[in-house]
Amino acid sequence: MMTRRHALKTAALAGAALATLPDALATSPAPFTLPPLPYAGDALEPHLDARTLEIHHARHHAAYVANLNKAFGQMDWSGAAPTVATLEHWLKDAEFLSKNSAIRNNGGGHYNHSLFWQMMKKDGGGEPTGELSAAIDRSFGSFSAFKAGLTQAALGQFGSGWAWLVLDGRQLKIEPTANQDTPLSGGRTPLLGVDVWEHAYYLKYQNQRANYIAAWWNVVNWDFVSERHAKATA
Ligand code: MN3
Repeated sequence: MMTRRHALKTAALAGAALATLPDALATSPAPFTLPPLPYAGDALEPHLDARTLEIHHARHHAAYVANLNKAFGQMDWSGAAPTVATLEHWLKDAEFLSKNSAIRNNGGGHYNHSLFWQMMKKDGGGEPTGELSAAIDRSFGSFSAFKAGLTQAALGQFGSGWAWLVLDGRQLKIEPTANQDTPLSGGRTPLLGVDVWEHAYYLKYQNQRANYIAAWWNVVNWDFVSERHAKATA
């Protein structure tokens, strides 16, 4: 009779990357997979061009997923005995991340991009309504003040990184992160983020990050952001 452990070992011999993971992780989302774009590759034209979007998703995001699975597969889990196995769990564990930079970088990359695609849509942009709109006014004074603040954070991020609208407790805040770090690791909920890595805009905007950010506002999916805000404040 084939035991669970034996089954995992057999799967490993067949090429799966899970063999070295403890059984608890067998029920996790690992191995992680690249989520499909929630729209056609040219849906965000002319603001975000199809060629950049397709390379960004199919190569950059895919590489984070592949390298995250590789990093999980190479972990020495002996003695770790994790009982919770979601990616969010590991991204919230500062001590774990400090010792596992490959998971910090590639796990953050997978998490951030999985959100990023949903934070945009065809014919997006404009302004939020309802409770999110009221919360933005309370926290920043006005939508235009918030927009200026997030734009400034995105422009001011030196090198690769992100700028986010986050929920910190009950308070909305603007937060830049470097590389693929995610606000989740600091205990904050990312609601909206703009990727300011050059790979997000270089083919169309070259070094003109400001023009990319200005265009990006036209594809923001406020329905998705409002849903995240409602869930996080429920
Ligand atoms: Mn990116």
